[in-house]
Amino acid sequence: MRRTLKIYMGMLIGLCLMSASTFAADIQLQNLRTEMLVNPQGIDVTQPRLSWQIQSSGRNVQQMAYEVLVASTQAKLAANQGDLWTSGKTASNESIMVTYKGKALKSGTACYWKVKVYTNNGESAWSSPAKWSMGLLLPANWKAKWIGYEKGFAWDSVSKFSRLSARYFRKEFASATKVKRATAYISGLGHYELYINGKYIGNQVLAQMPTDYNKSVQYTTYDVTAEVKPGKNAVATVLGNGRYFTMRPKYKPKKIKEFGFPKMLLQLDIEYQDGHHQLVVSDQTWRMTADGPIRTNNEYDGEEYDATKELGGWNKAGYNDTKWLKPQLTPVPTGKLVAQMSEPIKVMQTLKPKKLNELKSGTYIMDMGQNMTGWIKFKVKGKRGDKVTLRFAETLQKDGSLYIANLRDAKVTDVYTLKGSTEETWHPVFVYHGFRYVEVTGYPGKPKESDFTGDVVYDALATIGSFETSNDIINQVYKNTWWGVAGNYKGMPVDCPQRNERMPWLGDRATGSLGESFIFDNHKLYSKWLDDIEEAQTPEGAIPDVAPAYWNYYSDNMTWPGTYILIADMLYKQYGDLRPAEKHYASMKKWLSYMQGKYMKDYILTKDKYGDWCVPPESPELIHAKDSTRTTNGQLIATAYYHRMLFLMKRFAKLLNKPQDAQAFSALSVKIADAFNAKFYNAQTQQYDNGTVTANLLPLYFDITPVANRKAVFANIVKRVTTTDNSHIATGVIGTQWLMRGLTEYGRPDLAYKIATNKDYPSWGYMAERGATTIWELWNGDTANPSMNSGNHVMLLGDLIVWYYQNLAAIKAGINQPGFKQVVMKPMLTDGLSFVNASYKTPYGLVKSEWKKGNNFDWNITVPANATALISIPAKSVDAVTEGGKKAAEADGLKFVKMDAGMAVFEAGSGTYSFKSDL
Ligand code: RAM
Repeated sequence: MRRTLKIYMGMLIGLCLMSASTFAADIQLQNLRTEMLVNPQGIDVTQPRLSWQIQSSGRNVQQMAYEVLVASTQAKLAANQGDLWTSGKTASNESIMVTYKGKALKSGTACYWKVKVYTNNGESAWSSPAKWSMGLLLPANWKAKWIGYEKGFAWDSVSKFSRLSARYFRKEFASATKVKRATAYISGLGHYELYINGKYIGNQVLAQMPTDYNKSVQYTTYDVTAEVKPGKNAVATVLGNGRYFTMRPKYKPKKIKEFGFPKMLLQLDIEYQDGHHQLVVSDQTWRMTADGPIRTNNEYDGEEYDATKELGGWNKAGYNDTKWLKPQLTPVPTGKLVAQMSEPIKVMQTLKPKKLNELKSGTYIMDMGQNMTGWIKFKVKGKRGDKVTLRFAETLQKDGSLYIANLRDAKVTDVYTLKGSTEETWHPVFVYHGFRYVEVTGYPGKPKESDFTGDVVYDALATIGSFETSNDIINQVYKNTWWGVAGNYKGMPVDCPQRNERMPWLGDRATGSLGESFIFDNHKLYSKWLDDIEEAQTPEGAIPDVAPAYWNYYSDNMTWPGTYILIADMLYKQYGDLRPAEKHYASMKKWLSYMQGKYMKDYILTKDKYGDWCVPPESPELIHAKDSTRTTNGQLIATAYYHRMLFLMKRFAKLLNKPQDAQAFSALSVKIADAFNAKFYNAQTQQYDNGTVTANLLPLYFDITPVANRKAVFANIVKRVTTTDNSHIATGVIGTQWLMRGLTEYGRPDLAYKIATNKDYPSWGYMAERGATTIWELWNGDTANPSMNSGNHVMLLGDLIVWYYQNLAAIKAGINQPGFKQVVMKPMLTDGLSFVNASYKTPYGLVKSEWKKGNNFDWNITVPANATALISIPAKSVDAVTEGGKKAAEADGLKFVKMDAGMAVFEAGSGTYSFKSDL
């Protein structure tokens, strides 16, 4: 009886249709987004997708229909006139990524929108309004010219290290009264700052998203209506080098991509109330100088700022620029102009120094207490010409001085020359550093801690997960992960923020990106990165190891380029977004057939490059193990990954309605599995190849191992881990991507927990015990050769964070209802772990999972409206489970499904639940 009333999706809809459509004060709408961005300006998706969240304290709330209005003015929207789109009441339970189906949107159009929903529990009022605007969609819309200066100046030098001063541009213009709207469209390569009448526009830093500028160049749109004044105005920019004018032009021939001297494109569109437009565009009527205060800016080497060279009111109207140069019209970058569709980089947090010691006369060492990325902002008072020098490092040497051996040839030095007299404040604008410690020299007088601030700089991605357990090591590693991941987001995921590298290596994010998505809303960042990867594909189909391909690494392997497919899968699962898979499907398929054609022999993929990168080596100073019992056969890795890629492509093919492809992928994967087992499986020892954990784990986890052999293979993994490896990690970047889930899903969560909580070498806990506040590049990062030993890499995390959330916190996206439309909640219990408190902001809203284990198991769960959950509660029987003090099976919003291996499984509608069970 009960069953018929409770919630299974299909039944739910029936139930909902029966309920009266009453207005419910408890149904609120919030978090409206366009293309998953909050009120974005200048987008170039002509049919943007709209999302909203339903907030309700009730249980089992499901959307039955929506109504969207999109209007061209705020007034029209307020009057409920959707002149661009009136969806009408549309029966649908979709509340994320609902495609706009209104009038064709033209360049520059402003769009205001709101939504209302009808649920099984009453209807909402209209939401608060949200907005977006369209960018410049056609090349003909651009009247601006690319300007710059195609050579260096006397004070610049370009040797192995490039030193190029920043370039300052300005233009005055007159505006009439009655400005209705003013919009600035700008692209500034490599970095830019934009000012109008002296005011810094926006709150982004290090502006200009990094791309392969030969392939695509992004522009950003700013609403500057408030800045344009009747009468005289000035628009001004500063251009820095970024990745455009490369940091190491002469580094290893042909390895580095060089683009040229900084350049910009700017179009300011002033629309008046009477409808006419005035354009102010970059061209040769502007003026420029490179003889300003920023004398050099180089991402590896630092920024030098000479305040005695400041240009006064150069970015305001009325400045005398007669001595400035006329800019050159530069060659137009070959890359296609596209709108920036991801979050900009910002100062996201500030830190106060923990300590400031005088190491020797005039040399101070400052400890920020945290390995961070960004810069130091400081106050200083002194004489004109005094020079304050800051140098940065992740750790200190025994004598208390900076340890810089692991930075290779990055100079990481900022220099500020004082103009004198009053207090001066400065921070660099076109560089960042990865550091915990700062050496301060040349500071006039005695510096105080309060003179310095650490600005933490990364992409403005919301932190959407929180996670805490009863285990301190897990908590510390989680915190270290937050810092490592945040710091390595720089408009693309980079490998490290400190040495002369900082490259977007694909392999580092293969599975890591999934773990990261539980901590940060990285949807747009990774969507953008897939575009970077696609742009880096060769006409033959090769995908490089680094994209954008600032470094030229086309080494043809499965594990680094495979990240392309793994991330499309992550975006689908975590955000419910199939569009990246659709957009990149052809390129992904092309890469697979390229690799097959070139390297597959008898169904074995014969080419690999990195092996199981960075396994714990046999001696402390080694970077890579030489001991062949630790390393894993490259062909085994490559073939297993090829098989995994086919598995993901098969799913995409099905979802994208390409049944023939799905069949072909499936047929090929069967052949590969057979060849793999024939070549690598030893029936006598019941393991693969040389029996490393990685060699056995990949085929097992990827379902290459025949069912009959799985138990034995897993037993061998356990044996190896518990005996040879003394219950410690013995995998590198590859094996670690599947290890924690593999051990757990095959029945040894205790072993996964042991590995996750070890404090001695090798382990994540060991890093933390040795004082790490981020994650190291090497398990032996405290003893290894400094030539490849960063203190802030994220690749060794593997699937640890995935496991934290999916298995410990029990928050996992249901594969058939991705984007957490269905939350699958199955906690992993193991001795030693007594509670987990986690929350996660899914596209539908907040999921909470807080459990504690004593004699009973207590679990508080929140499921957002318009989502459901499949909840597995450890219990002897269903009757042993209560919710809110009553039998759970009878509780509102719950439907008991079955007992399954010591768990009572329920389907739940939205709402907050408080479970208790006897263990
Ligand atoms: C190193 C980087 C990176 C890794 C490559 C293979 O240079 O640190 O993290 O992906 O090697």
